[in-house]
Amino acid sequence: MKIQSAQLESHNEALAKSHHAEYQSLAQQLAQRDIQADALVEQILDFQVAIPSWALGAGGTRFGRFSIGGEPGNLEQKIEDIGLLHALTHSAGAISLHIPWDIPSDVQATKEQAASLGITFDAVNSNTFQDQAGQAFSYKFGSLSHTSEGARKQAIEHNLQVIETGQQLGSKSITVWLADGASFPGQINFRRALEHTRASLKEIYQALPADWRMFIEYKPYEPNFYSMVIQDWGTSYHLAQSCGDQAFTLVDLGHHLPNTNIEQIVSTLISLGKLGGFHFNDSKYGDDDLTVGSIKPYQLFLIFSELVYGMKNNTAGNPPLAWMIDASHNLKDPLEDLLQSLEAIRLAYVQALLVDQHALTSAQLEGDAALCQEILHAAYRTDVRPILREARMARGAALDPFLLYRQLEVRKQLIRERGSKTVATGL
Ligand code: LRH
Ligand code: MN
Repeated sequence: MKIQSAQLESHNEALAKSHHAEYQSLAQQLAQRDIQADALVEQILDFQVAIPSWALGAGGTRFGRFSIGGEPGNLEQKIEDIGLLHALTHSAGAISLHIPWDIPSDVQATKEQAASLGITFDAVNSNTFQDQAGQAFSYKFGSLSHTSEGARKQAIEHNLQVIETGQQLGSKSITVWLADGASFPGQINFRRALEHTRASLKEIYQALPADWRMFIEYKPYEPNFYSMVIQDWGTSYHLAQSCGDQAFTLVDLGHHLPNTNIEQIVSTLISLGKLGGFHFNDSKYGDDDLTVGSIKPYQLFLIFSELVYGMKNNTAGNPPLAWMIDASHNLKDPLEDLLQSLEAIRLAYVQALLVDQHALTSAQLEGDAALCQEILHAAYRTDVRPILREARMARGAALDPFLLYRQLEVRKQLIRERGSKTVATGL
């Protein structure tokens, strides 16, 4: 299914009058704060977030999975669905593949299809947390940290194959997340597991093309419930340092214990020049992989405030960041969920751009905590949705993607085309 430009135009025509009025009133409001609305539109115009290839179907938990119908049954249909998101938002212009869940059967055809929809290939993800048929060594008790050299070599080899697949597609980075760890005290030797992991990552790093980056993703628990070898940002940072200049940490918002100050971790990693990118999602308790901004929108704003400040004062030369979503959809239509996540990410970014950094710095130097909060909230409580709408309209996307998605009954159309039983690979 494709969304026709005529459908986008008639949708925008219907909403243009109310949008212009709201945009003008916001522009006047911002002008009084010496902020140019057009400049904000310019900054968000081509801000792209990569869509995970494993989050285009209905996810599930160990307690069950409820099919949504019309799910993409192969990589071609997954790219088609990301094309729908990109046509509606002009902000989903990249896909992050998970290997082997989404190995392209015809690389050239896949590249041409993606290019025809304005989609590029962001980080490729390796998978040494599941056993594939005919695999010599099981990953039940680990992969890059495994006590068996054979299992480690097998896992390293898989990552080298993932890099190769990524090179063929034009990707420039690999994300390594390990399920390695233990569920019981005494089950593993922490030192040995970390040493094996470090040595294995270094072997993968040696094979990294000169213009590539390696993202090392940390997680405190699940699927192991006592220890994860790469449990936190510090361990990921140490491993990235050990590998070299092309290795960075990756912050998955759901991979933090309750009440962790993620915005401070982001600030620290940028100041160390080792922040590679994000897996955006939201959570109330664990790695819930919920819609971005659906539970803790203020935290998302604070994270972007540290990003804006950090990249403005980038003394450590932190490279441009990788923006990716990592979610799983148990209840919502996956495409509606992703539309809402894209909106929340761009909203938080624009709100963060509104922070009067100069005034905030003065208030901080004065130790004026109350004024600091006033300055942050002045930005956070500004409804910047007209800025996002203006940017979408400027790129021929929909003023209201969620509304148009429903008006066009996209899900019904996909079910007509694909049936109600198709199941997408992934989480
Ligand atoms: C692990 C994770 C990782 C992916 C997987 C799909 O929880 O966040 O990024 O490999 O989800
Ligand atoms: Mn993740």
